[in-house]
Amino acid sequence: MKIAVVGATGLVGTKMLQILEERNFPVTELFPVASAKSIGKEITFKGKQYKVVSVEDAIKQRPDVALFSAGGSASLEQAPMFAEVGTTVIDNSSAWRMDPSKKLIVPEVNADVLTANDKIIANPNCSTIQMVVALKPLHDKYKIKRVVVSTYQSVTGTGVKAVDQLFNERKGIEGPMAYPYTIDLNVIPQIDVFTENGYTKEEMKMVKETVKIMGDDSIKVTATTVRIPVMGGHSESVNIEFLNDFDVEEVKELLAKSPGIVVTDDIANLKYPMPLDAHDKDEVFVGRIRRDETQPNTLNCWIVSDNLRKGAATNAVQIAEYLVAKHLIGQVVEA
Ligand code: 11C
Repeated sequence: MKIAVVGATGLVGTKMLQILEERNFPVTELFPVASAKSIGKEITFKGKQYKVVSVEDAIKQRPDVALFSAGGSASLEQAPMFAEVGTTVIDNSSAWRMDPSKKLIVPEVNADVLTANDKIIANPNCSTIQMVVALKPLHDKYKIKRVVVSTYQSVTGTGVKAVDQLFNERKGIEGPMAYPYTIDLNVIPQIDVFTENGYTKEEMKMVKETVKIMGDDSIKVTATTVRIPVMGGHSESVNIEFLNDFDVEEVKELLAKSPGIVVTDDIANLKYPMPLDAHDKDEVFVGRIRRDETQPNTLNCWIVSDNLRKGAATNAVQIAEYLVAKHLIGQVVEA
């Protein structure tokens, strides 16, 4: 496979390259793409050096797959240019997610909707991905009515500038601010900009993307998304109301045998998921699984995952792996 990674020098792009290598994705040619200032720089992939190229040069090579993590406006402009030459684009930005003509994919949940005609495929928001991986088996069994989620999100979700802000603050160094406030020793109840209804864009992504991925608009989601001074992953406190009743032990067993999930729930030994443990892992970790005793058919749990991996790069590579396995890449598509 000829693979382009667009945004190859960013936090997610770097992770995409690492994960392609780790999972031994069948890369025969690699085209790392980045903005003008990085062109000509070298990156290492499987022990070989590759020069960063321009987007135009990558398009000329007609790659089979382009993994995009270059921001929404680059994606809106450049993804169709790749699609036009037959490349399948898997895009990590929010640009195409709610476009009704584009699929929004978490392989454990809805990869089966993909066809060879999907030339631009959207990778969901990180906080949505880890939640739906856990919600899917529960919805199939007990039918979800409503989800109330509060997030505790890593600074890596914002990017390098935010990681630098946190470490600069920790060392007492003045530097550029990614957030409007100090993040070290603080909690900021705002992720992304506010929308007209008083929720942030991040909160509305969780609401809308969940419904689209799960393919069920009867699922009600309400979210509060919060930035915390943490690196390894996003955490979520999730309250789920079902139509049908459940047995807590059965829920644990169901989650433990579902793809992509590790249940870490042993309170007697103080075992529960934490970002320090989830860091650099591809799974979604679920723990603190317990009945909400205040209303019928309702469960509380705690979901943690590495937002740069399953929340972004791993999910994108898994979509590519699915396309390869199902022979949905590189086919001539009828108009
Ligand atoms: C954050 N979830 O943690 C965001 C980052 O729509 O892909 C990813 C934004 C997105 O800040």
